Amino acid sequence: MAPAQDAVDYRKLYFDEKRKARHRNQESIAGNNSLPSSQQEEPPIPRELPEWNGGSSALKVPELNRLRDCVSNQDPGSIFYKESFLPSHFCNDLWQWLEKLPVAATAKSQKHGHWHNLHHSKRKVAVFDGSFPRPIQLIAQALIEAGIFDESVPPNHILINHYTPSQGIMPHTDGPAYFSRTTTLSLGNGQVLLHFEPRQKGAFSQRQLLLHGGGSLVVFEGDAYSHCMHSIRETDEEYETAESTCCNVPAGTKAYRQERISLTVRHRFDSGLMN
Ligand SMILES: O=C(O)CCC(=O)C(=O)O
Repeated sequence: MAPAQDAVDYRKLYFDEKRKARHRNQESIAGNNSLPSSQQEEPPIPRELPEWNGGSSALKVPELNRLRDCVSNQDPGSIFYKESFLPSHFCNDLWQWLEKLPVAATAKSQKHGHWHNLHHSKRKVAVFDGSFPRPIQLIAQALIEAGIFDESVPPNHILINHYTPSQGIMPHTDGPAYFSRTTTLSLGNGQVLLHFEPRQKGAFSQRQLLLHGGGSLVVFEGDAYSHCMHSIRETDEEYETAESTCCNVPAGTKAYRQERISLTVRHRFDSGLMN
């Protein structure tokens, strides 16, 4: 597996951001720009999004305790995990809503809030960037309430991956286009092993984390964000087996693969910070 392939999305995002930032700067220098850039750049919420029937009241989620929920505090540090984070009724409603998202007309177009198939890996992805429909707002707010994101760097970018049981994601880092903290919520009835490996061989140990379905939460930042790649293996086997490097379940635990949807929540820098 060539790590560069899946990383293409992130490189593309990074260069898109640079291009947008450059464009905004040029516009404001030319004096054509009477609105703040945040208002100009946010794509509208697509009208064709499915109706949300899951209620509007705030989500009740447990707080992240950075001591108790830490599963790797060194080598690499800063990986946190909570098996039951989202309420199960919300997970069911969310799964149904996500399945009804519209499909982008062409495989190449990355339309806000639309599913499209990634060319090389075939898995489906959808992005909400900046403007959030109700269920995504509820998640963003819950992550702030849980102490995972601060209001000064709120969640503003959600990447949704829809995997068949055999699909995975190649080793990659999330890169400098984002604030250095990644949060992923897992939906579905199966489990997968998330692998961490150092970008520079030998700099850190390899780690695994078993991600349960049903609304689990993983957060990684610090070394795990900046100096490690993360990945999920492709496999046609019914299950994977946790190794001794697994930091949240005993070695030998089986992770049964099933269809899975994950929501990766981050804060994307929206201006010339990457220059
Ligand atoms: O699906 C996952 O758990 C991982 C997703 C991920 O690494 C990404 O979207 O960058």
